[in-house]
Amino acid sequence: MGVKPKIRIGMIGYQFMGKAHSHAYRDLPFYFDNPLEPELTVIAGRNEEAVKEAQQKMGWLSYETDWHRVLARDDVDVIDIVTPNHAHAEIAIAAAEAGKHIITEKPLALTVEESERMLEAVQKNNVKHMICHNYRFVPAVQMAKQLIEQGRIGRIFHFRANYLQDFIIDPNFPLVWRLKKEVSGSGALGDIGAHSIDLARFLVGELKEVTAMMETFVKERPIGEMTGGLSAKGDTSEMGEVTVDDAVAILARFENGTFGTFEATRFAGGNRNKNKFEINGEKGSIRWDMENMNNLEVYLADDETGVQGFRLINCTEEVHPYAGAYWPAGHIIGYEHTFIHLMDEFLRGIHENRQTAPNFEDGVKNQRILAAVEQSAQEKRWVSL
Ligand code: SOE
Repeated sequence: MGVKPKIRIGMIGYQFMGKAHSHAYRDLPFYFDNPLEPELTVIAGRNEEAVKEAQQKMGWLSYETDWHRVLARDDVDVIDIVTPNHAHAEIAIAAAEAGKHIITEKPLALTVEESERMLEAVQKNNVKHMICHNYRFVPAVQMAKQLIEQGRIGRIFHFRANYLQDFIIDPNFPLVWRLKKEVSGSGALGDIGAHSIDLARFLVGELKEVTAMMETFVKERPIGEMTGGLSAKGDTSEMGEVTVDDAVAILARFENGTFGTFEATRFAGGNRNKNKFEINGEKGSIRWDMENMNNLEVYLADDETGVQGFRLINCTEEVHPYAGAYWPAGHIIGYEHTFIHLMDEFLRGIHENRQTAPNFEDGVKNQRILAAVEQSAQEKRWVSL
């Protein structure tokens, strides 16, 4: 077997998503015969001690403390942006102008205007681009898409999504970057609601109009910072204002007439990462829950009378998207594997000169929906997209 060409990654950021993406690049060759071999060339972060530790722990070949130097290196092909949201636009636009392919975490930017400039930059510089809506790459979600495209549930009446978390219910959880509008853009809406919006677009279609309500339950918190994952530490002697939503509820009408309801909250106690949806059609229904991620529940109205009901499909067989790449002992996968699938698609696209999805065009459409939701909640009226 010949030596594969390397695709050299420069990552900007190194905490929670930095770990998820680093793992994906390193494990990808174990499971998928991608035509390119990812190289963890350089990881960047402002805190030299922290980024050096991340470099050594995650196996990066080098580190930088200034992201501009990563973009200037001719031994880097892809820039992977896993910084807080406010830095996405500046880095992505500069990376596009440096001729680098780009993958960035969601949401694409802080504002629609920023997201549109990012899309313009990647298109003008003819580089490939991707936004990390990883839940599209869950085998069960891919199976849901197949069933819908086969017409198995027919015309879709309802798309219903709840994305429930609870990591900030404690009022002593510090005021981290995800709770500051100038850094995060929004709260539950852009951080987790954006995933539900992307799944809605992926599975059902484009949204036409929305109406929404948003709430911030805890208005101020102790100053503090993330310590990795969704943990943080703070000092209650100094408090700061929370400037984003803790929860959002949305009614939406899709362009194809489907009725949409969305909820995203970080105050649903007992739900750690319950990203779920249910789709109801004329011939059946489909539902999925991240906390039971390998399975898909399907109801088909033409099942024999007397034995109708939701059946549980284990999307862990060779026939299911991606699942066959894993261990024959059930092909059970986890959250981290969804990033491997996304990276496999992105790198294949680069090799084949094919623009993959979800990309910055999806990011801009998502950003427009986020902005419409915020405008609706503010003005208490329906907002068209
Ligand atoms: C925090 O809400 C978070 O880490 C999100 O930022 C991720 O996108 C989601 O996949 C898990 O939860």
